[in-house]
Amino acid sequence: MSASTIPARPAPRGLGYHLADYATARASFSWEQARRALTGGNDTRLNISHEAVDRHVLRGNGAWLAARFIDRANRRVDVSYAQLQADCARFANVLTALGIARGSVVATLLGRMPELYTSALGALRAGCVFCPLFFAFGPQPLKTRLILGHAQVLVTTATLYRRKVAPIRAALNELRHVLIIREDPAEPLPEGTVEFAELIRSAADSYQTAATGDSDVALLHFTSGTTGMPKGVTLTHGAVIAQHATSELVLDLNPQEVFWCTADPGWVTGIAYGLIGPLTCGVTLIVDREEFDPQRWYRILAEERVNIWYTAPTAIRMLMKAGLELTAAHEYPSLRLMASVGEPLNAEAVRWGVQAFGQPFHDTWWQTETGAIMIANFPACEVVPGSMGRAVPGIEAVVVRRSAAGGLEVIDSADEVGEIALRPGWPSMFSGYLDNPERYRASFRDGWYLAGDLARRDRDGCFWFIGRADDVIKSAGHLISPFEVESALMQHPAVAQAAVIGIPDAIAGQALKAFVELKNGVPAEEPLRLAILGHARRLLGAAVAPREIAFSSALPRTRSGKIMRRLLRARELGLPEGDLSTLEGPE
Ligand code: 6R9
Repeated sequence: MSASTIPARPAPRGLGYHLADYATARASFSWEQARRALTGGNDTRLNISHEAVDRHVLRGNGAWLAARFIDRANRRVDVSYAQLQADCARFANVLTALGIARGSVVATLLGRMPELYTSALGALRAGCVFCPLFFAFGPQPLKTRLILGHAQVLVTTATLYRRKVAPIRAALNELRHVLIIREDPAEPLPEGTVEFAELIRSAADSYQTAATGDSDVALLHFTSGTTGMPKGVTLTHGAVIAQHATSELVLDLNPQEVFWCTADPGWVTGIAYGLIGPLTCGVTLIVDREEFDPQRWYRILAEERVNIWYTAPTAIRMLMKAGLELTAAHEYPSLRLMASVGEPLNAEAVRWGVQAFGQPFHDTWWQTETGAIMIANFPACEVVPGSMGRAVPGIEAVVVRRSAAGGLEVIDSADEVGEIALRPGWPSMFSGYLDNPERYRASFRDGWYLAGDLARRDRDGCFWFIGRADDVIKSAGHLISPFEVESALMQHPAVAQAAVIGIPDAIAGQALKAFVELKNGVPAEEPLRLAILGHARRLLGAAVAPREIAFSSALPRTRSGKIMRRLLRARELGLPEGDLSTLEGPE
């Protein structure tokens, strides 16, 4: 143990850690056993909604609190597992009554409100594919995703509908039903929609769960690539096995513990660990309906007696910036584990955890495609600040280099940088990119799934994140495709060409900067720059729009005309321009 490591904390009295010793857990783990531990048998059927909710009700624990929603005025709405079961059964009945068949895509565009959670679990119960859409997306990303996803049903609020969906509705040919949650009952229902509450009211509160199996598609999450449109990642009902196992092994969840995952359910973390995995463990989810605010967060951690907290580096950095006086306004005797995901967690942030809460943040690594945590710092193990930790039991993770012959070679020597590769076969591995089998096949090589992240692995098997192997940008934890932003910019009549890169940002990790080439003869003036910025914000929404736009008279291009984002980035940041052939990045 080197001086800079942080020792593990003792396990909670009487409970012990789910993973008490890393080597032992790894040696004895099997996915068959993990499946049995969850489902209790060899039944060929498997349904996420059943495993998340019914297993507790069937064991007589329906009165346990499944979720607590906290609103702006700090009012709490509590939902028991029995109530959740009835609510999602109602929504499943609504879908069936609307004639929505198994396998159809049901999307939500909602803030963190109870209806989002019941829609997700109800859709899964009916055997539909659930697709969450982030509420801060603008009309353009929503249109792309609803069309690519073949969504048949959309649940949203009247406000979000008016602002973001009504303008694109005519283009959504496959969308059959829009269910509206009305904030103001005095306002008329938008044309071409039905009221969610009314349908729910008249629906029965029991439902025969669809007879889905491990390989049936359950979830559709959109993720971003360097080129082309967003990719629809499909995860199966079998994913719940890995989401459950990691909720125990990494997050160490136990029944009736209070768990707060701060990720929005518009993204994969907010579904896998803001909903499914933790509910299978019987915890109480804390759902804050408001946006980030340091004082509010500290109050929630203390007053709700949060036991386990799963958050993200951007939020941690914002708390660090707000100062330790705010942390010290409360005590946190219940808080026993803090974990992080989504972006590089710097060593200072890990150590700040010790200063502020007497314990480190435990970094975890995974992706939409992996469906569950793959690499982690485990609560029973010492933390090496700055490292993402080791492979989860049941997961074979390595770092590879491409050999001269074009194949993959596993890197054995410690500390050489390569790409993270995972051996396929874990139950939450994505089952496809929607309508894009070639792209799916291209993610695998020589028997490995290639994650697209660069890392090195030290002598103890700990992974250290280096960066992305492609041009995708992580900003405030959101994975953003430069292509999608460039496409929106190019819809502005004055713009001929655009290139988007990530520039370092002290809080968000990276911020988006766009370089814009104007059409011939259009003068590069400040009002136009602001107009293009406004155009991008309107189309893309606050979460995806570039923060900065600069005019450029000649964007660097390859001979074939492709814009060299990496060269642009190197120039912007004053980095060595290096070998231009590698700066082009993958096709
Ligand atoms: C869960 C999620 C995946 C990408 C991934 C990587 C980055 C995730 C990280 C991390 C450094 C960590 N990432 N965890 N980078 N350290 N602990 O975030 O999924 O939105 O698909 O993003 O996020 O680049 O490849 P997703």
